[in-house]
Amino acid sequence: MNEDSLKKKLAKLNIGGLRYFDSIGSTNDEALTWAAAGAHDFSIVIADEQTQGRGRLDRKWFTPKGSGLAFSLILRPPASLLPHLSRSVGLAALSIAESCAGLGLDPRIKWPNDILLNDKKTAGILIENIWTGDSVDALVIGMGINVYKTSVPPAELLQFPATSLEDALGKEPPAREELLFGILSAFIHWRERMATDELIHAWEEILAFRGDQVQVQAGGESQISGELLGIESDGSLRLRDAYNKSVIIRFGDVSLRASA
Ligand code: BT5
Repeated sequence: MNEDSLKKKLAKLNIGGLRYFDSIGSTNDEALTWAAAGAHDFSIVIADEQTQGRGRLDRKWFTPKGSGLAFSLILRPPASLLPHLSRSVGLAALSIAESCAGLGLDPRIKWPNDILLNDKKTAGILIENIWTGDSVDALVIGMGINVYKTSVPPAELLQFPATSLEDALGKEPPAREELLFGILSAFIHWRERMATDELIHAWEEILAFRGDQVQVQAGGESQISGELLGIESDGSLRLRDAYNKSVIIRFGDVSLRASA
């Protein structure tokens, strides 16, 4: 993967701009700076290696050299989409999941931001906003996808088991340029449908642990348990608790309940 091969592969897509790095701290940081300096809609920052890749809540995301896909999309949402921005993580997750399904795999989305293959994390998403006053001016959607086996961090560094496309396929995966093209194409398709119920249904359709008893670590010490029912129209998670009451969760990490 290099700048020329990426530009060639993405030529058919209407991207706003491309910045490629052999090595970078975090593509999200670069994208935030570029967005603040006026990057066009659908500009992309991509790197072969990240040395300070970030997850949510100051967690780390590992992208060793030559092993995976790490990129950040800059979006400038039109006013009509501003009410639907909380769906962005679903839009990104669906795009990655659909491109995995296109390879014959059976992906699941672990709410809110993980893509699982064989119940193991293969990709993660980190979304950050740039605000002007109380309106979102630009959105940076960072996606990290484990392509080759070498992208999978040692188990002792992980809270959740991880895998790669190469492991799940049991053979050499397509070139990273090809994978990126597939993800961006799916993203363009779903972005046009961001305000529709279709997006929520497609997201729910491949939601991990649906119908299972789960536990959600919802920030701080707060833990919520219940049956995982689905996704609300704003992208929140819906559970049914032990008292048969519907519980809506806007932020957290889902895990299967050990006692279930
Ligand atoms: C995420 O956070 O999963 C978001 C990851 C987003 C990464 C992309 S890469 C391009 C862009 N630039 C960035 O700097 N970031 C974005 P979270 O749900 O908080 O999960 C983080 C946790 O995933 C860590 O604490 C580790 O346990 C685990 N992890 C780290 N690297 C991993 C990897 N390569 N594969 C699987 N799990 C990993």
